[in-house]
Amino acid sequence: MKKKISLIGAGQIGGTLAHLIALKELADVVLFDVAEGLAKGKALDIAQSSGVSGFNSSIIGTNNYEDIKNSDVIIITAGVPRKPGMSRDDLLGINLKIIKQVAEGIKTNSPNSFVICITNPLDVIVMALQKYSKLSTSNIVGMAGILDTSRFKYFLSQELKVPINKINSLVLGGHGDTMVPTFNHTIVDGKSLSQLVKDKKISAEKLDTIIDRTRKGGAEIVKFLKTGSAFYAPAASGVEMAESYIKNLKKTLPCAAYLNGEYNIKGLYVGVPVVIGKNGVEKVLEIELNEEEKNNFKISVQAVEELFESARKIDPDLSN
Ligand code: A3D
Repeated sequence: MKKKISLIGAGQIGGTLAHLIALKELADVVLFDVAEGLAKGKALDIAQSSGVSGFNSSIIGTNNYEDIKNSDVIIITAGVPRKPGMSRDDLLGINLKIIKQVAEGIKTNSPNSFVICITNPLDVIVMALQKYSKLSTSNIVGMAGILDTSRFKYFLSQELKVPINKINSLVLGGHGDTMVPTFNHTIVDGKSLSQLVKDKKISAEKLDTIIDRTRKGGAEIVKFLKTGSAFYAPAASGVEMAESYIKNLKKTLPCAAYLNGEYNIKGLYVGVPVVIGKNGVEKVLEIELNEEEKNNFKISVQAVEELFESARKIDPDLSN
């Protein structure tokens, strides 16, 4: 039977997600948005490309939550993106309100779906989504680590002149300026990043510049675009998660997942490597970190905790 993916939010990422999913024939697509006509217009436009691209996924646009019933996967991008000079955290108040409505729509219409959240500030919004919707924590996950890792890999491949598919990496922690690229879990053509620094294939200073550029990767694009934030790479990252679930690929992917004691953290969503298969988040992998990475991870977790405290102050319902 054909799978169904609903996309809540038909903006830049939502539209790109719909197109990518259709091109891959991963599932039929329902594109939902509150903005009158936006989802219908984009769905029709993408559907009309099937005559050229040859895909046979169906795609409809709607502003009626009932249309998302029985979705296998739901991907949320509803919300407001950053403008130049804004941090992701500046979006908290407005996107919390939006995510509360979205949580209600999902809980009422499709409570058994695997839900991927992309709306920023990611870690806190995905945590709020779980609290509002009460869906199981293994069925709610946030997209950030795949994008951050992909940015890191891209910058490394450019610097080291190594094809990107010969680089494996993991960027952990919260999706913000405190994210943690890992040295021993970044393997370039068979060698760890730590080894490459030791062998002087890349200087520590150059690596610092790349890490800083990765942390600020989203802001660099916001500065160019001026009216919105990145959407091609975020959409591609969301599709990888949906595909691993739908096809039961059991890929290990860095995602914002609910921690229940792993990494000594309880009751918080943070970016860690997880296995995604037909049961959702099937496993949280506890990888070994060196002392510096442990410290940076701690700082990143604190930043997420502090922002969640701010969210609690905005909406006391989050304390329940
Ligand atoms: P944009 O193109 O503005 O699309 C957002 C859409 O959400 C708009 O079409 C709105 O009409 C719609 N919307 C607003 N309120 C609601 C609602 N209550 N219900 C349904 N839809 C609604 O933004 P975008 O697609 O560029 O970005 C979407 C979100 O993703 C933003 O919060 C970004 O900050 C975030 N984002 C996250 C990452 C991560 O890596 C986590 C990367 C890039 C963007």
